[in-house]
Amino acid sequence: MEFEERLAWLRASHAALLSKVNAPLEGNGVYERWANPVLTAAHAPLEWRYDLDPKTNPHLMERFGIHATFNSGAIKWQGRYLLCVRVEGADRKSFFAMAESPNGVDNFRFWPRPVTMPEFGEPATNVYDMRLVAHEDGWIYGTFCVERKDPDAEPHNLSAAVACCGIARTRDFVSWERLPDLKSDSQQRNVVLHPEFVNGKYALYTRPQDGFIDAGAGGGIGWTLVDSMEDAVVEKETILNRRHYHTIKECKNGEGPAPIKTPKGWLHLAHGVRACASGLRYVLYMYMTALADPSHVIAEPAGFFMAPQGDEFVGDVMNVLFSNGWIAEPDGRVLIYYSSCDSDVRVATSTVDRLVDYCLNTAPDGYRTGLSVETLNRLIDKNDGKA
Ligand code: BGC
Ligand code: BMA
Repeated sequence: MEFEERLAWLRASHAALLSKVNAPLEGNGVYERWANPVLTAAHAPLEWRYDLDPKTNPHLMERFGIHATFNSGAIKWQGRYLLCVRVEGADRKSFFAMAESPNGVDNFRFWPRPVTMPEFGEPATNVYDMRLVAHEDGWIYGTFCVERKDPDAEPHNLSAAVACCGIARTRDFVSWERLPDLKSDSQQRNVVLHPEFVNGKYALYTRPQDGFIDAGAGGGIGWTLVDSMEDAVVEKETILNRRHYHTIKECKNGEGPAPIKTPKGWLHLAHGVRACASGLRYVLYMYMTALADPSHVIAEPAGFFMAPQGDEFVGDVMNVLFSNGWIAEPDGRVLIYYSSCDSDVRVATSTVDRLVDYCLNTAPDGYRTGLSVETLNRLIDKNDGKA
C-alpha cells in the first residue's frame, strides 16, 4: 500500500477497534465477564507507534513497538473512568499511561502522552502494576513496583533484580510528584495504600519477600502503619493473609487494588500463585476484613474467584490472571479490571452486595479433601430438601 492509503487503513482500523461496543456475558452469578478486552496493544495511539511523516518514514513502518497493555490501576474521577495502565514495549520495558472511557466497559482511549514522572534515587530499570488510591488526605496516590538490577549479583547472573515500592502522588494524573521509595528490610512488590487513615496513620498492605521471585520467609500479604507518605518506612509489619500449603496461594499472594468499604467490612481482591508443570499459575481470590480493623480477616472463600478461561490462557506469560484495579460505583456496581497473561485489560462486573454475599456465604478452604466433600454434601443435602 502507498503511504496515504496505508495511513487511512491504519486510522480506520484503529478507530473501529477503539469504538467497538462491549457486552456482558452471563456467568456464575458472582460476576459477569465482558466479551471483549477493553485494552490491547493495538489500542495504543498510532502517534506512539509510527513516525507519520512520509519523508522520514516512506514505508509507514512501526518505529516503536508496543507489545502489551495490562495490569492497570483504576479510579473514577470527575465522572470519568480512568485506568493507569502498564504498557510494555517491544523492549520489555514497561511504563504507565492513562486511558479513559465514558462508561468503564468500552471506548477506552489512551491520553496523548505516557505518564512522565521523576525518578527517585537510582533510576529504575522497570516500573509496573500501579495501584491508584484517592486517600482521605486529599491526594491521589500511586504505588507501584520499581525494579532495578541487583547490585550484588554475580557477574554472569543477568536476571537477579531487586523489587521495591515506588510512591507518587497527583491531583490530575498529568503532573506526578515522586516521593521516596518505601524503605523496607525486605524486597516489596504489590504494596497498596489503604484509602483511610488508621489510628491517624497511613496504612499499607505489603508483600515482603526474601528474593525477587521467591517469597521465602515472607508469609503473605502484610500490613504496616507509617507516619508519612513523604518518608514511608516499614517498621512493624504483620502478616494478615497468609500463604498456605495446597491452596491457590501456595507460592505467593499479593493484594490487588485497594479494598472497597462496605457496611459489612472491607472487600479485598488479591492474587494467589501456585507452581505447576506449566510454571506459575496466577489466579484471583477475595477475602474480607473487619470495618473496625482492616487488618483482621473475617471471611475468605475457598479457592479462586476468577481463573483464566478460554482465550485468557494465551498470551505472553501463560496461565495468569492479575488485577490491581477496580471501581465501586455509588449505586453498588463494581467494575473489576483484570488482565490475562500479561497481555490485555479486561473487565468483569458485579455488585458490592453480590461480592459480600460471595465472601460471607462461600465455605472457607478446609485445607483437606475430606472437608471439601463434606461441604459439597451439605449443599446437595440442602438441594435434596434434607437440610
Ligand atoms: C516482570 C513482572 C513480574 C516479575 C516477577 C518482572 O521482571 O516484569 O511482570 O511480575 O518480574 O516475575
Ligand atoms: C508478577 C506481577 C505482575 C505479573 C505477574 C505474572 O509478579 O507483579 O506484573 O502480571 O507477575 O507475570
